[in-house]
Amino acid sequence: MRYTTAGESHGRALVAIVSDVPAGVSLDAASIDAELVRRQIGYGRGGRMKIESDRAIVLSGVRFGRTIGSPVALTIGNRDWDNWTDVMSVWGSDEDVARLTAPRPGHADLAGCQKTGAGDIRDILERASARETAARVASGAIAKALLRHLGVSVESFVQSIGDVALVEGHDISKVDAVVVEASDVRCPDDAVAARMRSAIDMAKEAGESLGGVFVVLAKGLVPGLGGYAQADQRLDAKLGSAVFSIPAIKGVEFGDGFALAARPGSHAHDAIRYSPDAGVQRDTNRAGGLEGGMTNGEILVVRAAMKPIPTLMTPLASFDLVSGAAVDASRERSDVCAVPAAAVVAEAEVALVLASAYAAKFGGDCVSDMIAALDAYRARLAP
Ligand code: EPS
Repeated sequence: MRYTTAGESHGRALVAIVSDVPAGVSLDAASIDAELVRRQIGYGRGGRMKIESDRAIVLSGVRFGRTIGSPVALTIGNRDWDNWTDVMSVWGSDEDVARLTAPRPGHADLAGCQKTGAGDIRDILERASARETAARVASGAIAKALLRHLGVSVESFVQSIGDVALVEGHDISKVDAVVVEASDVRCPDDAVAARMRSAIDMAKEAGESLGGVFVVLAKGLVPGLGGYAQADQRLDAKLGSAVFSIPAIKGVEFGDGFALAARPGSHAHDAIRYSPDAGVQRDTNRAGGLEGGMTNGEILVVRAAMKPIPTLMTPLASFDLVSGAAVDASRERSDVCAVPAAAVVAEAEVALVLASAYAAKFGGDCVSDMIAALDAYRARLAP
């Protein structure tokens, strides 16, 4: 399953085309829109989210609530477009539209202008804006719908915002998805969530922005998804690439990730037990559900670090692209913290990779064929 998107942040709409969707996936508008709402909410989001109420309009690939095996095309309108018809006019405007020429450190502004020759940073930032991730989340909702048929769920929670974090060694298997969904910072611990909100308030007051760390979990996976035989089959590589494709993501690890490097081997791996009744079992999941480029049947644990959003109300030093003079970086309306939203976007990216991995192993034309192949595989693996 692959997707491509189009659309500028303040243009008329975002567009996504999702290809290689098997026929027979049950889909409803409400479940796609529910994912879009999850991406929009979150403490620390800016004024834009009060304007938008994202809804996907499906244009193709679905008939009577089921996918038919053709590409799914969808659009998400930008309500804010009404306020930007001159600035973002497709064919030109009579209005004198001011150019943006002070690149923000940390954003795509400078390298994007250098790369394309643009004389107005808006040509770059409109597409580099994380607004585009709404189209990814709608695409991921289709992958999640397929995974539901296959008994797989994808969830997330926020581990830290700024320097406020859950205690080290927080038991991932005990994270309550209901509590996370009820939290506006996607944090499973109410006391830590309150401190996260205070940190966001303080950052806003200071004209600052905050990053953080989130975790995506996928449950119900069979072992053997991905592959060890060629570099491009390794699921770690595909998942890493997908999560790194989200704006502002600067680090990705699986399971205990970087911490494994400092441990002796006996404390880095997950001992295997077998009993005829229970089959293969592990007491630990340091590998985060991945061994040898494949799922191993444990919960997939993907952790990602998001840098603080580069738009600062107390801007860093920059220079004017036209005059060369030292100026403050431009201020744009933005979020103070979008870590909870990024976690939802990462769920979508992980779901799309997992849906493709299932299609690669069990066939990608027809959901009932996939389920039959999956059942046969499970029967072969049974103790
Ligand atoms: C976003 C929409 C944007 C920003 C944010 C994410 O809307 P606007 O630019 O109109 O305020 O709120 O984009 C960024 C943080 C960024 O760096 O580009 C969204 O829909 O998620």
